[in-house]
Amino acid sequence: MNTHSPAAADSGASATDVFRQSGRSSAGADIPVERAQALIGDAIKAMSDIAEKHSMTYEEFNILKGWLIQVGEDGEWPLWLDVFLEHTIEDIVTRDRKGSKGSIFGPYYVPNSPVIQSPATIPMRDDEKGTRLKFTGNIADVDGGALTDATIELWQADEEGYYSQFAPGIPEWNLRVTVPVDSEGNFEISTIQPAPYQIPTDGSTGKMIAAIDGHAWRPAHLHILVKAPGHQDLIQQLYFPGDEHNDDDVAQAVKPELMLDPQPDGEGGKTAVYNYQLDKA
Ligand code: MBD
Ligand code: FE
Repeated sequence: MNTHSPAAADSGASATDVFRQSGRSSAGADIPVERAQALIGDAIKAMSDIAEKHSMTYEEFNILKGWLIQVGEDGEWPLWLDVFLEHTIEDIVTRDRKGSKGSIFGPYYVPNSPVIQSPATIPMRDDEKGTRLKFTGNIADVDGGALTDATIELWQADEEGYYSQFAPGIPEWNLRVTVPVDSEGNFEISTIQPAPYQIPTDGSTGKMIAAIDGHAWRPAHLHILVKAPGHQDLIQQLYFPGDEHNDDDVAQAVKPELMLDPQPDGEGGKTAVYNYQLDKA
């Protein structure tokens, strides 16, 4: 194995720590009992139904137990849940929106990235690999009115597929930025075009994928979070036409509305535009 490649346990443990610190989990304490009975009751029933349907053996039951224990020890529950379940939750909660489509958050967001005014260059290493990409656009409400107090956050993996703060040896805020829009709601961010991304194959999530002879690839993507006062946060990812994993994303998080189509800028880089519309809160 490549000695520079961060082990799944590193990124998994970091993702678990970041999730705990985010305040997004209250350990179920606030779920009303009827709702808990519906969700937990049906989850337990679904598991029993699967065991019954396939006449699950004790050997298989014990393999499942060992695997579940290992996901926790690897810190991979954020990864596993975001890859296999989050797309469904995202569909449910954004169903009634009129504005821009969103996508899943994933396990690798970190709040409070460096704030850089537009036109911004995302923090990156002097020798950061990848094609230069100038990403521009506008942020408006669903009637087209500019949202001049909006911010757009961008985070992405480097050319090797590693996210800063989830893999060793990368500067803390590499390829993470928060950009306030200008007085017309416009932003301009210079970054690099991301590469296809493989979720860690050496941890328990990767082992499960291998057990079903699946693949661990996501198409290349930018992660975006757009916020504006009085409007719903837009959690999004943008993808690139022609990526070989657009049709078989392991996380099932690609939508046709989320394509960014960069064009050559004539100087060896590329430019791409995406305009946002945010629903009212
Ligand atoms: C990622 O980079 C990602 O975006 C998701 C959703 C899951 C795992 C890794
Ligand atoms: Fe990602």
